[in-house]
This record gives sequence, structure tokens and C-alpha cells, in this order.
Amino acid sequence: MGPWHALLSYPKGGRAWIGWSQGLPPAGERLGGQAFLLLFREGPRMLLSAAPADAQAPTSMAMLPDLPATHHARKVLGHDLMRTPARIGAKYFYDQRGCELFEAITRLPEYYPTRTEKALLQARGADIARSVGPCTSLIELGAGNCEKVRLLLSALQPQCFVGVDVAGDFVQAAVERLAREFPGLEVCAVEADITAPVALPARIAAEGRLVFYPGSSIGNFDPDQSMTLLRQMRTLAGAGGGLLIGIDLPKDLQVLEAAYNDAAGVTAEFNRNVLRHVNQCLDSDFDPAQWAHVAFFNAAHSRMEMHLQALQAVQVRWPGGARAFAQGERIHTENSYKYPLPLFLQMLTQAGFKACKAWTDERDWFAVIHARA
Ligand code: AVJ
Repeated sequence: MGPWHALLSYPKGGRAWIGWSQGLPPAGERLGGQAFLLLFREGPRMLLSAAPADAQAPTSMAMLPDLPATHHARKVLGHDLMRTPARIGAKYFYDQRGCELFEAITRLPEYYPTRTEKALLQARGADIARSVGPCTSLIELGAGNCEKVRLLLSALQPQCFVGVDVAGDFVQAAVERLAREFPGLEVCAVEADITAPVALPARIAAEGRLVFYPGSSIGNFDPDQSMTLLRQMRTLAGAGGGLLIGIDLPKDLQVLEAAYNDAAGVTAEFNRNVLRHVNQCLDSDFDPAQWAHVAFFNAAHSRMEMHLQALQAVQVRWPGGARAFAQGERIHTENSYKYPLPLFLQMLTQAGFKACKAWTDERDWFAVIHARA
């Protein structure tokens, strides 16, 4: 049974969506009203801010079985599972548990990217701020726990921080913590899948925007999708704005492979957890215990790959679909491209950015790049 949503209309024409969490109240109780969970998904969080401030009670309420965005996501998920090989979009890693597991990954001894990038931001913060110039709003894509931006706030002194993430509740909690720690900083959370153009609240000024996309998350996209994304980021930054982006660089195979095959098995758990999230979104019946974590470097594409491999013959069902997996068959769950710095600078130029400045650590493992929009 999929999620249900209510469209609320307010006296002065405002509209808001309310959703019931998937799977919690059984179907018969959904209309009872007592199991109301405020779960604003994708577009709805934006629509809510369009409700008039003085709206207290909705004047009408329409029940909808599903949001168009959710419907579309389910179609894509089902379609991707029917491919050979099957695949799952990397954004599905990040449900609440997935966000927590990813946080644990960033603290693993083998997982060098986060610590290397943080050290770079810390050491080069003043240089970065000089290169960026005046910054009115700092817009972080895939902000997650908003840990990295803390390292930039005092150097950049923005008026406003906007955290954008697919995990809406997770990033909302993070920006609230940030607001408590940095009095005077305006904060805002936007739940959005950044592969579509991101709509910001109207109060975010068009001038002085710095788009921040750290963590080498751009590596999750194929090169052509990355180009589309970079162009969208340039549009989001606007004239006079800029992009500050972190990329993981190619390096020794052992170092790369260890980072995605940690001894404690956290990455394996993170990989398997994607199936729990898919079960939530698609009402499928994956059993994560039937799948093994596989991660390796694909040199031909200069990317780390993660897969889930069936430990036995597996039968998976969901409304409107089913798939049989043979023992040993894989689902491709992630690519993490490692671009040589000159190649990535070329991509930025091709996307229309100018005057790039790059900082790397002493081992040349990671780069932080500032590009003018
Ligand atoms: C958040 C996409 C940068 O690719 O290294 C960590 C995600 N996957 N371990 C990465 C991830 C496995 C991470 N990114």
C-alpha cells in the first residue's frame, strides 16, 4: 500500500500537502485522522511555505492516493529493477537509517574523502573566501548533516544558509542545529532531488549566491548527467555567483577499494539498506540478508562501483511488477567517478563556468574547486 496524501486549501488560497507515512496506519485508519504525520515530501515542502501565514485551519481537504512525484519515482524504480542488470538510483541510499550509516562511513579509518576535504576547507578557508568574495547566501546541495559548511561559515560570513537534500527531515534537523550554533545566520531547508532544477524560497536573493556541492557527490552521476547538473548549478548560482565543489581524485587502487570495503562492514550495511528504502518506496519485499555487498574500481570508467549480489536465487515482488534474480546476479547500486583534476576543470569550463581555482591536499587525493558562474 503506497502513501496517501491530502491536499489542503487555506482561506486565502494557500495550499499545502500532508502525507501519511508509508506503511504506518493500516488502510482503514487512514481516514480516521488521528494518525496524522507531518511528512512533507519533495514538492509539498515548498507548497507548504505558500500557505498564508494567518491560515489556521484548512477550508477543504482532498484525498489523493499518491503524489505525482511519488508515482513517477515508483515507475522509475520499478523500471530500473527490470533492467539487465538491475539498478537502483544512488539517492535511495539516503533514508533516515541510510543517512546515519553514511555519517558512520565518513568516520571510518578507510574512508578518506570526508576527512581530507574537511581538512582542506579548514586550511584553505581564508583563500577560498578571498576567491569567492562577498557571499549573501550559501546554498549547499546534498547538505545532509551540514557538517562541512560549519568550516566555511566564519570565513564566508553569508547572511543565509540553504540546505538542500533528498532527506528532508534529516536536513531540516541539521539546519535547525546550525541556526542555534550560529546566531544571526538565517537558515532554510529544502527537500529536493537535485537532478531536477532546484526551486528556492522567494526570499533567497538572486545576488551573491555560492552553490556548495562538497563530498564528491557529483561522482554519483554519469559524466553526461554531471554536465547537465553543472549547468543547472551555474543557473542556480546566477550572474556574479559561483560554485564551490569537492571532487575525489584518482589514486592508488588499494586505497580506493579499501574505502568502499571497510573492515567494520559499515559500507556493506549502507549498501544493503538501500533495499529497505526501496521496500518503503515501492512496497517491494526485498530481504537485505539475501544480498552481499560488492565494491570495486572499474578502471575503464575511472569509477568505484557498488553492487548487491544475490547469495541465492531471489524472487522479489511489488505492486505491478516482479523480478527473479539468479544466484550471483547483481543489482548496480552506485557509481562514484574519480575525475583527474584537469578533466574536471575542463568539464566546468564546458558547463560555462569561468576562472576556476583549485585547492588539493598534499597527497593529491581530493580537490576543492571554486568556479565563477
Ligand atoms: C556521498 C556519493 C560521495 O561516493 O564516496 C560512500 C557515497 N558510497 N561509501 C561516495 C558512498 C559508499 C559517497 N558520496
